Amino acid sequence: EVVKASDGIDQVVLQNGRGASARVSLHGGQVLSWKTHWGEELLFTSSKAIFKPPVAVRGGIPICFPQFGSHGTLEQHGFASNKIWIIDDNPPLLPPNDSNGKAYVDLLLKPTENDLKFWPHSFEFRLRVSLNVDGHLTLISRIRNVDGKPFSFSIAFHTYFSISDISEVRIEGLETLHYLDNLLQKERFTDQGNTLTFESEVDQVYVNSPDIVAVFDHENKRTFFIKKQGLPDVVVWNPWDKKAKALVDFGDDEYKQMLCVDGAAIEKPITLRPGEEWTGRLEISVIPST
Ligand code: TA6
Repeated sequence: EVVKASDGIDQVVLQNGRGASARVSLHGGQVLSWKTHWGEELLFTSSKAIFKPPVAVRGGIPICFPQFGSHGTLEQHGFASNKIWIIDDNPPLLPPNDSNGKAYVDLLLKPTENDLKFWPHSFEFRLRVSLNVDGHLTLISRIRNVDGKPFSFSIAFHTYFSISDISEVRIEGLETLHYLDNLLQKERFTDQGNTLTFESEVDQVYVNSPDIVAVFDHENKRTFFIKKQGLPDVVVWNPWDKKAKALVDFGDDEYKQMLCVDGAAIEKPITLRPGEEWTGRLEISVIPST
């Protein structure tokens, strides 16, 4: 169902018929809300979020494309989250097992003539956001090079999980992996093997991560599962107090109620030759945990 949002930009509301719902904005193709069938919001949105282009809403799942971070020629995290996507009424068929979502929407982003001045590559980014009968949220991305020459990109689904208390959260699945520490000029480290807990700012990219990562929110008694394909890296970010204060669209204490754990492809950017297509799949689910 398409609804008009306060910023005048359409949003698509997905409902799985059993009470779970999700809301996707055509601004950035950004998931802004994902609720359980018992009505609980699972994604964090800052109380100071700016719902107005060209700023990406601080929360939900902004898509960082065609660049993650600020090392390239584009603005931080690329432009995809600052563009208006369109609903694609006749997408090329996805394999049947990929459209098991009871409710889904197909979105499309293509560069305008103006965009090509900043990133001179013709691409088609097709995004299917689906909510299945169990309330799992799946984002399937297909990026095709419709250009005459190869191009490379990095990508991250910057997922702001809503949690109760960052000091009561741990991540499992990233133990012993190598990671690049964005706080130390992306220097490469090896995780020491115990589960990841949080006492200060964290900004790391775990590389070659397993396809399943679990985020235990002890206080809220729930566990998020992130299942991914084609996304070998995992970004883990919490700004903590100092960085939070420096962000205009982030409340000073809100770092305690969020954690970004992003399926991503960053360390080894993806290169597409003309006509080639990359597919990435991210499924997030939540179970009450004891
Ligand atoms: O690693 C995550 C990160 O790159 C952090 O450095 C921080 O900048 C975060 O993304 C949020 O970025 P944004 O541009 O949305 O403020």
